[in-house]
Amino acid sequence: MQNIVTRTRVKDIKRTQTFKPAIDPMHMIEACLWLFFLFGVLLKCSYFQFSTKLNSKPYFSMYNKSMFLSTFSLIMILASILLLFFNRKRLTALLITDILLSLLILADTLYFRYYSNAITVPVLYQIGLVSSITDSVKDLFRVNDLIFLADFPLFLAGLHLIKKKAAKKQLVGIPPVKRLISSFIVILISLGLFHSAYAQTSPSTFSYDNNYVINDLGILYFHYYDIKRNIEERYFTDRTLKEEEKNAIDNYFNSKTPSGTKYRGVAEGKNLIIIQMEAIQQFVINRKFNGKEITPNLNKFINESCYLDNFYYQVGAGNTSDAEFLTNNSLYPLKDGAVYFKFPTNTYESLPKLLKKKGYTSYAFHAYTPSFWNRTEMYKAVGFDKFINSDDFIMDEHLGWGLGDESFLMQSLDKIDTSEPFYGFFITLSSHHPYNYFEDYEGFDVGPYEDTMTGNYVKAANYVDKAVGRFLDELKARGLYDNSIIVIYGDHHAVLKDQTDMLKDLIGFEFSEYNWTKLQKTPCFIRYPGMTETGVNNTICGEIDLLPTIANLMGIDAPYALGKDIFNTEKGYAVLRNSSVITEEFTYVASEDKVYGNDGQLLDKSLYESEIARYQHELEISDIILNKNALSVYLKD
Ligand code: GP9
Ligand code: MN
Repeated sequence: MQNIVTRTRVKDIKRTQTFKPAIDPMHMIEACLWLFFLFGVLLKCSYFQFSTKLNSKPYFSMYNKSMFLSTFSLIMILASILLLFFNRKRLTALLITDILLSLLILADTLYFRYYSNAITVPVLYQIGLVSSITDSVKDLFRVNDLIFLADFPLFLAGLHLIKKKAAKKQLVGIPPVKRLISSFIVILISLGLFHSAYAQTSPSTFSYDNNYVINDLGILYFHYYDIKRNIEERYFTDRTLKEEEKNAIDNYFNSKTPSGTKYRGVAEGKNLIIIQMEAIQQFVINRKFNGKEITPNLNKFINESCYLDNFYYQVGAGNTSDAEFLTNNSLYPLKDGAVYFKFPTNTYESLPKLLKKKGYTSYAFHAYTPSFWNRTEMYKAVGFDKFINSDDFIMDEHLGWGLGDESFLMQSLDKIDTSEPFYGFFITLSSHHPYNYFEDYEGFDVGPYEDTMTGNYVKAANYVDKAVGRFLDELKARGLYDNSIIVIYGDHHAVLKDQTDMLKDLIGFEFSEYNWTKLQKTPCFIRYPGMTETGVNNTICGEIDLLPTIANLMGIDAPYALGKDIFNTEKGYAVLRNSSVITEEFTYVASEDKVYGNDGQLLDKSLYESEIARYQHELEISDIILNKNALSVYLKD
């Protein structure tokens, strides 16, 4: 008995001598490092979000909930992956990941300050340009950006301590099963959190602007989204131009009827001014509402220009951006998605590029966020020398989405160096759907239509007309009117298919697929100095025809334009992006797969099939050119 007691005491004494604290300090330090990583990256992502003013809402508002939740869950997933794949080296992996992520978000922050866009995969293709902008990078750096280094001293101190403690033995390894189970559980919980964040967003808006993605789900998710999108595009889509495709392009251009020589070079050396009006449809021209002309200035302009009253818009899902694309490149937009997002690094033979060869400086003007429709990136490929956007205007007239068109057009004019030949492309915005910004507009009395969509649209169109009228007067005052080609047209529809009721009172419109197809017109005016054949021109044409028509007037060749020269065309036609075809003899309505005569009577489709296919072939050629970046082969210098 005595013996047993003694033995127990000896054991107790031994136990006291080798006492270990409840938590191993090594584990504590390691836990701290994981927390530094988690909250450090979260802090840096939030810094990007708020310091770039991308997100102007209060930090802890509900608005930012999805962004915080998504970023937090993605960092947790990343940490779990590190734990799963790196055992004894897990802290080194953690440090390297932290450094790489910090560099990425710092680069995003600097890039965003300049371009109002985060870095995307296509931007990395142009990384070679960085050396020439080192001064700009230095200029973009702010003292607060040192936050990107803030966690490193603590991190390194922690690693140093662990190294010291573990001098004799290595950092304890964690059994694989334990790692697998814990990573799996954390990933599962994080995915759940991410899912709840995602459910609070509207992913359908993501295709308009990369910044919508960042705003809703954070910069980390954006990089995942962007990389995934690019991998799908690059590796799961065949982008090599096959021989038969090249032959098809060759045949198309070789068999294209050579353009006539009417008006060739009549406006050589003149400036080029193009106004693309937001959602102005053809039916407002020469129309009275409540006893008053809706567009008095544009109506007057008919006598000073060629007014095309059968000009169709040909946009696809890229809407405004597709209209810009059609005008500046004479290629069709894509069947799915916006070409501005999908192919901002393709080679194009655009108006800015053709004019650059003649010594012109080209300006794109649009008083909205430059990242919208990926304009900043796409304008590089299209070759605009300057993109004047919302950052460059004084907000002295607030209307709808931002600056009112009247002020926008006036301010834009001041930004052009008119001492040298220029091309100015002006994209208006005020008349954007749903037009309710015009409820208080007093410039046009719509009588009983006050506070209705019809009334608001009429007011919007009247406002744009006033803005354009003032702009034309200003061109005259500055001596630019008779020294420039002036092109004015609407980008796309104003009325959605399910809102055609509003057209009943406005234009007596009765819905049918045929009537709807024929309604998809916007007004288009082309004027060059000394023009004699002014007035209405009924040629059926579309946005794709603007480039070759303008090029002919300016005496420039545009061999890769898919459109036709409107003034040198015997037979007009327009192919819409949905495959509908409008000609002088018939209209093919793609949604119904039916052919109608000009009186709206159904015709025997079999008689027109080959002709329709011939017109639609332009869409196929355009798709090949875009999807296979075919102009990079043709335009190799
Ligand atoms: C925004 C403007 C609107 O920049 O171009 O685009 P939309 O919604 O008409 O395509
Ligand atoms: Mn638009």
